[in-house]
Amino acid sequence: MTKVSLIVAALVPKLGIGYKGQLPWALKEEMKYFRKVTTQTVDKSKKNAVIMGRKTWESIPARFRPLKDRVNVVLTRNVGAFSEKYADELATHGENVKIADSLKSALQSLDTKQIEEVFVIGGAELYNQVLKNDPELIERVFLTEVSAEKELEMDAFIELLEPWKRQEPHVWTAYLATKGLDAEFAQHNNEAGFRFSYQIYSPSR
Ligand code: FOL
Repeated sequence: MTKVSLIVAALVPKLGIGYKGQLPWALKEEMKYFRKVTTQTVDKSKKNAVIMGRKTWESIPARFRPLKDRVNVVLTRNVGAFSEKYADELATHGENVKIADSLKSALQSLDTKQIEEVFVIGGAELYNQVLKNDPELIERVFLTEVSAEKELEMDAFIELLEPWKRQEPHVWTAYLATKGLDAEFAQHNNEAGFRFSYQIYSPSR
């Protein structure tokens, strides 16, 4: 089966990622990194796919969804209710959106000849489910480690335990290079009272 990568920004050390259904911060440069990494392909005739839980879909501002130039897959236990609720949006942008009721069926619904990389983009329930139940399906975890001077209230966390190992910086740079992106991102690591550093975690097995 196609492998996936997780992409997530989290506050260290507890790895909080959200509060009340939203990101706990608004980091423009970090969001640009998310957009570029998830959109850019090596083979320009292909697209990447982003798989998200239903609540993450709802957290994305309507004007930005479906995330453009990527195949969007939304996971929900109630496909009927979702299709009904978003009937209008899906009627206009339906091409780029698929709805599935499990990660496996989402992956099966993707045409591997047209998709280059598959990113799981959250939220907490989906990240933790994949990390716990399907770690063998995960190729890499793109974790942006965020730190803040003050404590922040969070109610959603990821659990990144063994065997995940943070890779040396050259692994990240080399990955970006394959996509024609340069490491200028690493310069923008300070915004709105937050510091962040882009990391890649891989299984140490
Ligand atoms: N991973 C990382 N590294 N940072 C994140 O902020 C992040 N966010 C999510 C998942 N993984 C992440 C989920 N939340 C948009 C909004 C919320 C969101 C993901 C994406 C969004 O609107 N993205 C637009 C860019 C908008 C802009 O340029 O401001 C996109 O086209 O990707």
